[in-house]
Order: sequence, then C-alpha cells, then structure tokens
Amino acid sequence: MLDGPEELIQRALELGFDDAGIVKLGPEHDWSEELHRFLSLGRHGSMEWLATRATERSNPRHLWPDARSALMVAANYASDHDVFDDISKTEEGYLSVYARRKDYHDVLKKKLRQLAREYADQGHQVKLFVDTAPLMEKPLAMGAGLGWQGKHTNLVSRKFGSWLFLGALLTDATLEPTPPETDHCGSCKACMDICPTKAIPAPYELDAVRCLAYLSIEYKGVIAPEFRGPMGNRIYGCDDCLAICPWNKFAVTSHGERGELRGLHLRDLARLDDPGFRSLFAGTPIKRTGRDAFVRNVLIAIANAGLLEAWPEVEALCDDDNGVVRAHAVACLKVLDPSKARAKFALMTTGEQDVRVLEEINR
Ligand code: B12
Ligand code: SF4
Ligand code: SF4
Repeated sequence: MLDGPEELIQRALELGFDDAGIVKLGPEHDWSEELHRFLSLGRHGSMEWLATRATERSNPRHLWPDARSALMVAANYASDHDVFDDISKTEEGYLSVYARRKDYHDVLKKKLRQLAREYADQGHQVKLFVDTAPLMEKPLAMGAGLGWQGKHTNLVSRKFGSWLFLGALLTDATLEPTPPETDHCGSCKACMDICPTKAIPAPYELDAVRCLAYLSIEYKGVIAPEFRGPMGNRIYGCDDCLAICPWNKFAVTSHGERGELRGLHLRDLARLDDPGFRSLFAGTPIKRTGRDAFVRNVLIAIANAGLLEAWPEVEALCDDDNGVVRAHAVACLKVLDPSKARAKFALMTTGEQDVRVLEEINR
C-alpha cells in the first residue's frame, strides 16, 4: 500500500531514485514575480516556450488546479572525472556531465510512470513531469527538502552536491510534507566568480542568454564573437558553476556514464554528418540539439584550440548545407590562418548568398 507519504517516498527510493520528498502545494508556491522579471529582462532568449505558458509555469496549481501535493524525486548523475581537468584538454570536445549518459527524460519518466501507476491504483489522481512541462521543478524540490537553489540557480544537495536530475509527481491527495531545505550558500560566491561568460549577474539570478548551456544547446544561430573564446572546448552544455561548488565534497559517483563520450577529438567531431551524429549520440540528450548546432560548437572549439591540423575538415564545412555551420567554418579558418583564409574566401564570395556567412567573411 502506498497510502502514506513515507510509503510513497520509500517506494520512490526502491525504484532507484536517490532522493525524494513531499511538498504540499499552497499559495506560497507562486513564482510569478521572479518568472516575469526573468522574462521581461529577455533572459530566456530564444526559449519562447518559457514565456508561452508562463501562467501555468509560475504556479503548479495553475497547471493543474486539483493538485494538492507534489512528490519531488532526484537522480544522482555525479561523474568520477574532474570537470576542470577535462576542459583543460583543449583538443578534445567537452560534453557536460549530464549529457554523457542515457537521456534523463527517458530514465526518470520510466521510473515515475511505474510509481504513478501504483499510486493511481490506490484511487489517487496523478500527473508526472520531467523537465519539459511548464513546472518550476527547482523551487518545488527545495520545498520538498531535496536541496536549495544555489546562487547559480540550480538545486544543491547536502547529500549529492550539484549533480541531481529532478522530476515531479503531482497528486490531488493531501500528503504530510517533508521539511523544506534552507539556503546553505552563506558568503560563498564561487559559482558566480568562475562563470566564463558572467551569466550570473546577481545571486540566484541567471541571464540565460549569456549562459554557455543555453548558447551551446538551445540557441541555434550564429554565436556572437564575445562568447566564442569563453566557450573553450565546451561543445555541449557547461558545468563550471556546478563543479566549483564546495558542497560537491559530498557527491557520490553515479552509474551509467558512457565512457566513450569523454576524450572525443575535435577533428573527428568536425567530420560528423547527420547519420554519424545520430548514431554517436543515440539515446543521449545530445541528439536533440541536432547535428548543425553541434558542429557549430565544434568549430568554435577548434578555433579556440588553434587546431591547424583540422584545416581540411573546417575548409570542407565552408561548403556545408547549413548557413550557421558555414559562417562558423569561415570564422574558424580566420583564426587558424588569416592569410590562407583570405585566399579561400576570394573563391567563396562569388557563390555565397547567406548574409551570416558574408558577415563573418567581412568581420
Ligand atoms: C530553462 C532551463 C534551462 C535554461 C535556463 C536555466 C535557468 N536557470 O533558468 C538553460 C538552457 C540555461 C539551462 C541550463 C542548465 N540546466 Co536547465 N532547465 C531549464 C528548465 C526547463 C526550466 C527552468 C526555469 O524554469 N527557468 C526560469 C527561471 C526564472 O527559473 P529559476 O532559475 O528556477 O528561478 C528561480 C531563481 O532564479 C529565483 N529568482 C529568479 N529571479 C530572481 C530575482 C531575485 C532578486 C531573487 C532573490 C531570486 C530570483 O526565483 C526563481 C524561483 O525560485 C528546468 C526544468 C524545469 N521544468 O524546471 C531545467 C533544469 C533546471 N536544468 C537542469 C540542468 C541540469 C541544467 C544544466 C546544469 C545543464 C548543463 N550542464 O549544461 C544547466 C545549468 C545552468 C545554470 N546555471 O542554471 C536541471 C537542474 C537540476 C538541479 N539540480 O537543479 C533541471 C531542473 C532539469 C531537470 N529536470 O533535472 N536550463
Ligand atoms: S553553466 Fe557555465 S556559462 Fe552557464 S552559468 Fe554556469 S558557469 Fe556560467
Ligand atoms: S558555489 Fe557557493 S554560492 Fe554557488 S551554489 Fe555552491 S555554495 Fe552556493
């Protein structure tokens, strides 16, 4: 029987979640002010989906008026490899820790579905959410006692440090809540100081349009020159603010990391066509960003590494079907060898129509 809150939490842990807690949904769970401030400052950039259902997102009871409680679950994804060591290997592409494994949407949803089925069998109404629904999971997880929102805005746990995925199961049942967590950042601001693009303008606020996770994953256009250098070799997501957090001393290495997704050479990645990209990243969240945005990131990393040996691959990408890829291939050639690049552009300009590419040639 899963009637009581203890049984529900216990069952979540049995199903393989690393932590779980309950939050009773009340009037205090309304983040309209914070969300509207974020949106009105344009901090969501091209993530229009954050704005379109802002009313539902700002308050779980707007998303589902019958919801009375939320079971918040967390899954640990800590790696035993050092992030800063990996980003110092400039000729290798850095894929963020969360992405070097099976897509967490699939993993968490499968377990939550099982739990939802069992709970629904007791006569309760349930709805489950992992990431993509208009639900603010981090403040809810804080309310359920799983951790607190650190100054980088992600949830930090005293048991697992920075490395937790979150999921939610909303129900119409009124359940006894677990005690909420409080803020343990104190005077620390290590995450704000280390951010390569200064994307954390104030504690607990993220300017997503400056964040390398946004630029490398969500944003599909030409990346502005001011962010290219700071990207270094981070070709999918960024972990600097998570990795520097002192609370990671409590992190516990997780299972399921795909070792072959570390140490990939940039030159090999620049050769990926669509089928090659899909097969390399099958099952991971990386596949969702698409080959073109990914290769764009690889080109930035090649320029940052000054990887002249990759000239043939980069030159070939000047003829890619995708204009953003061509624009970044041009920008990359200019960094690798400016005079050789000029000779190449002289041949290109006659056929090139895309203003983004022409802009990079003339920059
Ligand atoms: C949009 C999104 C992004 C965007 C924007 C991130 C952001 N901080 O908003 C981008 C693409 C940048 C992103 C990046 C990452 N993401 Co993301 N993302 C989301 C998503 C889908 C929605 C988040 C959201 O609602 N943002 C809107 C803002 C307004 O919300 P907020 O940050 O919670 O805002 C709070 C505070 O900032 C504060 N606040 C806001 N303004 C102000 C002003 C003042 C004065 C004060 C005091 C407070 C304050 O109040 C708000 C409510 O508490 C969630 C999943 C979900 N459904 O919740 C995953 C999620 C947050 N992402 C996740 C992950 C893992 C990442 C990355 C680590 C991935 C990576 N390695 O590249 C990075 C981390 C970057 C970072 N420092 O946040 C996990 C985080 C898990 C955790 N432990 O917290 C989530 C929960 C997905 C999941 N289901 O596991 N992400
Ligand atoms: S993920 Fe990277 S770019 Fe984004 S806030 Fe953290 S350190 Fe800055
Ligand atoms: S690095 Fe420091 S300020 Fe940032 S989340 Fe961790 S404890 Fe908080």
